[in-house]
Amino acid sequence: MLLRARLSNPHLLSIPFSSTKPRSPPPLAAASSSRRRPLSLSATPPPPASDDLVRTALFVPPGIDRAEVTPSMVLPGSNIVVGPYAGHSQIKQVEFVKSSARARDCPKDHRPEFAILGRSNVGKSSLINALVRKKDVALTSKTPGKTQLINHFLVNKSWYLVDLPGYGFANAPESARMDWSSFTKGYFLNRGTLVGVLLLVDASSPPQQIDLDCANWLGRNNIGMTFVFTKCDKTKGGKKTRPAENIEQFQALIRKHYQEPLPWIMTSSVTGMGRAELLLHMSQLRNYWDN
Ligand SMILES: Nc1nc2c(ncn2[C@@H]2O[C@H](COP(=O)(O)OP(=O)(O)OP(=O)(O)O)[C@@H](O)[C@H]2O)c(=O)[nH]1
Ligand SMILES: [Mg+2]
Repeated sequence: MLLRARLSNPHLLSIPFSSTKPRSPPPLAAASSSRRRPLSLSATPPPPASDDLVRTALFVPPGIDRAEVTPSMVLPGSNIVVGPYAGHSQIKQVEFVKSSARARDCPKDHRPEFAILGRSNVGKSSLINALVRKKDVALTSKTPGKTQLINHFLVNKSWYLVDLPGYGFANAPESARMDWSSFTKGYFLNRGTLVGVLLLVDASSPPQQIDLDCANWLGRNNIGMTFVFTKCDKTKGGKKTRPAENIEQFQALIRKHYQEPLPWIMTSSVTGMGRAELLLHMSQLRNYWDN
């Protein structure tokens, strides 16, 4: 199998894009109870894990039974349950490694990596800077299209964050969108070290079809994703900027395509909201992949 224990998308129901057959999900590994760790992240109280919520809305990672989930195991501002694979999530060191124009030029050292994907201007580079707590590791801009290459950042000398070009420039013709697709498609389909995709969605705008199309394409290709809602600090400015409503609408659309919930989390690169929680979630995906 191309990928090691990548967390796959549970039971995609409807897959309108791509011709590739989905691969079967890997078996979930059993976890040793000695790796369990208590949770002490709660800046805001987590949502209550009622039976119904646990069954219908929470992302329960490998190594844990839905019946075992308690409210304190849900990361604040997300639907993500922390399981026994969660571990060290501090970022001590980060270095830019290289920019690549093609998938085959990317680093070949087999370290696990997370791809940061989303519409142009959604806040991909800003999220990387927020995660690593450095202002200018990844270049950001108000003008869409700042990131043009596949950029690898090595974290703690052990795993990569990958900044990708954004898709869907606001006024771009369909042909430009297809160019983006052929450029990054090679990366997603051939990158055996990809632990998962952080698919960024702007929470200050209503759901966009292009984000749903992207999620469906990833799902069709059995590439595990976490929806990272960005700009959740933007609560002022009229009808467009209502993060909670926009997120709910987006999820309602996504739910139509999946039998089981995909992980999602609210973030802000301005306030740091969701940073610690997202890093902990990434640690459990990484550790599961490593096993
Ligand atoms: N209020 C707010 N603004 C943000 C946030 N994240 C990013 N921005 C702003 O959004 C703009 C785009 O941010 P980038 O990080 O460059 O976006 P990108 O997705 O990397 O864009 P491309 O590289 O062009 O695809 C910048 O002006 C950022 O300051 C956030 O969480 N809150
Ligand atoms: Mg960028």
